[in-house]
Amino acid sequence: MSDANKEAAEMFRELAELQTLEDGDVQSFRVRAYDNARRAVDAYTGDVSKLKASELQKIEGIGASTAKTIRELFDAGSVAKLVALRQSYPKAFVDLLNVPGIGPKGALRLRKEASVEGIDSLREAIATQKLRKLKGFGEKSEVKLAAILERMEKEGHEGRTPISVAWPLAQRLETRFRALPGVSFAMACGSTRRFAETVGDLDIVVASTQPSLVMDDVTTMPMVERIIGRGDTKASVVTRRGLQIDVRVVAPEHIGAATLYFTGSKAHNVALRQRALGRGWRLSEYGLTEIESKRVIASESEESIYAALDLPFIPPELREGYGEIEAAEKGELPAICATVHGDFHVHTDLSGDGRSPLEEIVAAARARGLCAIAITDHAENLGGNGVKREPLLEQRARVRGLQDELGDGLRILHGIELNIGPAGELDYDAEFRAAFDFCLASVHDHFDLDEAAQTRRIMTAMLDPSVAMIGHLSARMIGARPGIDLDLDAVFEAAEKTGTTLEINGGLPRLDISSSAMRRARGRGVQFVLTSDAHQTSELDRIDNARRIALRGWVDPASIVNGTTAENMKQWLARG
Ligand code: DGT
Ligand code: CA
Ligand code: CA
Ligand code: ZN
Repeated sequence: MSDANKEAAEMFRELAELQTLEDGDVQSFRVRAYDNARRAVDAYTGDVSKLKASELQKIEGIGASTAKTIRELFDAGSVAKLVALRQSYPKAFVDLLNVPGIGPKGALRLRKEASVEGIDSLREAIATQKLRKLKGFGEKSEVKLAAILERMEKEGHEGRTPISVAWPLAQRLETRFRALPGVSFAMACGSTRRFAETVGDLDIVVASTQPSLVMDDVTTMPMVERIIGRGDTKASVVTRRGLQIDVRVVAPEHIGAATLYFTGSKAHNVALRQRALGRGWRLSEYGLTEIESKRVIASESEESIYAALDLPFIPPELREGYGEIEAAEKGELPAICATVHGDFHVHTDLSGDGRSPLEEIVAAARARGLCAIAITDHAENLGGNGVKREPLLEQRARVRGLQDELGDGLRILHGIELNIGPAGELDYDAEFRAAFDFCLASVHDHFDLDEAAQTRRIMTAMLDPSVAMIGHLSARMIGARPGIDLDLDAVFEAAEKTGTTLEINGGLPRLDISSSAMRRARGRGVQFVLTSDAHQTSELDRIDNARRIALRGWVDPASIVNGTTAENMKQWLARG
């Protein structure tokens, strides 16, 4: 996608977020208009900044007003409406929306009636028992909110930026810096490159012969709100969303040592430095050198540094100090899935929140070279977005028709994403469910049940003969909603016993199951499936994220049904 489109999509994301506060409603007319515009520019293949307002309006999802907003962004460099909304709702206040259960109406009420302006002042209001005095609030909700805040703090995600925000921004910045004169290389390192779920800040390493041009650019980017520091080769800025960006310019011959150092993790670096010392060498951000003679042993590439230390290249996703160096020494590092042969969680515009028609999704799956795709729209119990029986049967006929037209290159499974009710109950009836080629079942509500109830709920769904896969097991939204409480060991055992696979959902807001849960499943016979959970064609790419977190979770590709050979995948499908 072009940079301009990303900039416009980010603007509409922020407008929609702030507009929910303005209207006190996540589904207001204007919120939906911004949301539609965001999806539209996101899916548009050309460059939106090159279109006139009249041309923009021809894109589905963009109306007269949002077309004007896009022009304003590119012609004036900023959008008056957005500037005004940011004044009314500063970042600290918007953060309240990340607290599960608060929502725009709640945030506005807290501000009006208890002068709550952010998470800190919310804590204070709870500590001084101010909330229980509010009408319709009470002691019980106050205690519950206190527990939620405590949990958010414990998970350490507070104040950190979810990967769904950091990753696309990092890619935009890489492209931006690579286009500057003198720049031969730019890469986001740190926790972003390791593909952590949340990041504290972005660390970008740039190789350039003209560092001052990079410094100028970093400090004058439109997203920058505050400059923390600027030197000859180092700059730190903070964006309007409160994300810090550290940029470091190095000479091209030091790039390997610099990216290795700034990718971290700290634990990985410490272990590598120890290893170097044991050989009489020093490892720094400038290179691997002999301590006595200062002779440079390696610095240009990460590979050469690992090789000098008698190690194979260790992928960034594994550099967390979980035993990767020992495993590398023994040649036992997990591999990343080289190719994914099928996608088993894909929506079409039949789902209320889906965007692309069946034919387009199938064409895009073919273009990606997939051998199988499961069309899995939402089942009826999902209010608003779910689909009733009749349209599903019509869709099945269309799927069969498409399959006849296309021949056997791509197998199209007619599937469904069932909703797991609070007691493990599923949509439709057993007979209707059995007629699908592929059923996955996921939790979409009742996030507050206790651990025993949640665990029972999942295990009950696994026992249903139609269910082949559990979708996004924890149902978390990174940075916004914690996962449900689960006895993971019991769930893994049930998955093994029933032969139910677990999804590795590549949607950046989810990344579910988490890589820490995957590591917990090591040594068991649990089978996984990589999916994109795409709601439009452009999101089929998200399966690459699933590959990355599977690696981060030390999952052996042999236990990923669509991760080794097409033949293995077909055998799994044939078993039903
Ligand atoms: P974050 O930003 O909290 O999500 O995590 P990181 O890993 O991106 O950490 P950050 O931004 O503080 O530093 C980026 C990398 O720089 C880090 O992964 C390793 C390296 N680094 C920073 N400080 C130190 C240090 O004191 N010792 C060593 N060995 N490496 C460091
Ligand atoms: Ca960082
Ligand atoms: Ca940093
Ligand atoms: Zn889905």
